[in-house]
Amino acid sequence: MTKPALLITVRLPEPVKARAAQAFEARFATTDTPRTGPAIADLAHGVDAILTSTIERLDAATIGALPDSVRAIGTFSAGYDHIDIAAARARGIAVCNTPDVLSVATAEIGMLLILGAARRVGEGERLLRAGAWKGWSPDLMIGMQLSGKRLGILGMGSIGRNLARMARGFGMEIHYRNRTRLPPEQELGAIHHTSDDSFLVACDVLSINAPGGAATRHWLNAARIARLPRGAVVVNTARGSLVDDAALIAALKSGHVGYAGLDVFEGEPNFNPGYLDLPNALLLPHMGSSTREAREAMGMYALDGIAAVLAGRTPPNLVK
Ligand code: 8YV
Repeated sequence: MTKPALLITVRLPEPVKARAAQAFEARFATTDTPRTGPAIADLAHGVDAILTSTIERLDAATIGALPDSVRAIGTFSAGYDHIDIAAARARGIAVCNTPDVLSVATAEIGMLLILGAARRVGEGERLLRAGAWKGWSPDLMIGMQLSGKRLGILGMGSIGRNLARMARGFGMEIHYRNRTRLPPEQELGAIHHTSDDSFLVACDVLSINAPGGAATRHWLNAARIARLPRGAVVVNTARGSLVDDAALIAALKSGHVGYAGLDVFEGEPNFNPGYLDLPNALLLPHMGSSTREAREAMGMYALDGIAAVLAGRTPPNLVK
């Protein structure tokens, strides 16, 4: 039996690569530099499916240019704001993503950024490395203790819920904003807010865990920042597009936002250079899911989804 042809544009962990090569006629065309639409369409000539990642934008024009042979697109990510889902659906192309399997890893980076920002880890390390540490003093690197503080989570999907679980272990009280209220067994005592206003005033720490895309673009703008308690910590491990960088930078400068921990940036790998001058911003290069465990599981899950679609089944990771 001939194997289905799969174009793979993302560099995969070895076990995933081996499985792809065994189960598919795998055409590896990996890149760390985003390709343009026509280049993807050219590479996809004659393939049944494509395995891509968030660095490649599959907009309506790119999807429109794909050959008719393409029946499935798998993305090596939970987020799919880089793919025009409506355009794919219109062409009868199923899109599969990798939710859940990266939730713990991403929540761990969220917790790390909350701790690191509140306890000024970046500043402390820079002081030491610069040879500027003069010794212990009672007012050196005073930060915010997390225990007893309120953590507001925007987006209580599986990453948000894992973060809530971890933060409870640090003695934090959980507040959340979500499209729908969670059932009690998932809410676990977290306080649901039906308005941004009541939510924001309750955020000693705000963690952004909602999807990117047009509906959430610049959700954290100057008006919402103004509702946060003075000195709040802001953490984003979701998508840079949710934050109005100019507004956050202004608030970090004025001290209205005390600290920020950011793993994602609008336009990444480019980002607003204003962050670089701010000692109270802890910055990471999109490392949320970068554990061996998560990356292998993501690759396997994406392959599962593609294989199911090509076999005429509906996989659990089909983007609806
Ligand atoms: C991915 C992510 O590692 O899954 C997502 O949506 O943002 C990341 O954790 C990355 O985008 C690879 O495609």
